Amino acid sequence: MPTGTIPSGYALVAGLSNTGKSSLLNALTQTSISPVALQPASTRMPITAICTPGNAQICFVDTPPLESSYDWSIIDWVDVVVLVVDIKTFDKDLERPVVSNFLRRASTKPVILALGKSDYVKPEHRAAYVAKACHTNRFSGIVPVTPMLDYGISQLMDKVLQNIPMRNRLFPRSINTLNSKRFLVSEQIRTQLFSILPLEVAAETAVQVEETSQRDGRLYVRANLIVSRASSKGMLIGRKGQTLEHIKKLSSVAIGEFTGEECRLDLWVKVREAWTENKTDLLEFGYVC
Ligand SMILES: Nc1nc2c(ncn2[C@@H]2O[C@H](COP(=O)(O)OP(=O)(O)OP(=O)(O)O)[C@@H](O)[C@H]2O)c(=O)[nH]1
Ligand SMILES: [Mg+2]
Repeated sequence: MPTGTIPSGYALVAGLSNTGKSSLLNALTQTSISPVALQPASTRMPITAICTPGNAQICFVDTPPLESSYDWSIIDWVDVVVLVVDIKTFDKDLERPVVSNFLRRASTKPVILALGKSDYVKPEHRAAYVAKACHTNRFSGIVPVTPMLDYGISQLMDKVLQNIPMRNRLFPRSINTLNSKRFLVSEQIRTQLFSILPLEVAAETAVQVEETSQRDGRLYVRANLIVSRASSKGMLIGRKGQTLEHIKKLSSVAIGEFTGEECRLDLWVKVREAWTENKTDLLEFGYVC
């Protein structure tokens, strides 16, 4: 083994919508970098977190749900795949065309099956689910997980580590994500919108972070919430500004949790008519067309 090499590489976290991919990435990397939400399709762009278990270095990549618009090319450059499935429906889900296409594309990669939401199944029954998944003979490991209880996380990490190649360090020690702070902050705010606003209004509100800086020992963030019709503006602001205050409060807490810094957030509501139908606007706000 060449001197200076360590286990260093990329592990993709993929799966159908709402299976717990972002929760799992956060648990594996002991962060809250990837927003978790009740509503499906909350992750819309890859979110990366680099962790250093022992002397290794793994860049976990959380991705949007598997669907036809998934960027399949991501499979080609990762070393290991963690496929997250819901423990109760995994056998049917593995047969879904989008999942079998995914597995076909990942045929040369080690794929570890994470049986997510395993708390939905009694502990004494979990081994039977693992045994059932073993019959497929496809996976390099099968691990039941419940991220919020830290259940199965160290076993899953061990399986990932066993499949990460030895090579020169891929990332400088000081780096813990490949995403920009602005993007990560905007995703935290965007996720909060869904917990406060009606779904159709939240889905048509873009978040544009204009500034992240240090002010008075705190993280200062200035961001615009951009609605696609003038009539939504009032809804975001609310009576006497109460809704906007609520968004601000929840977002500041979420940003503070993931950055570890106290956050002062300045939010402005702006209108850009029909931005959801304009390709240039979509690209500007970070949506893939
Ligand atoms: N009971 C239970 N709930 C979970 C578990 N993992 C995630 N959840 C919940 O499931 C919901 C979706 O979790 P996410 O981590 O955002 O799921 P995701 O797969 O990243 O979702 P998308 O990005 O929208 O595809 C959230 O409400 C989580 O709190 C689990 O192991 N058990
Ligand atoms: Mg997600």
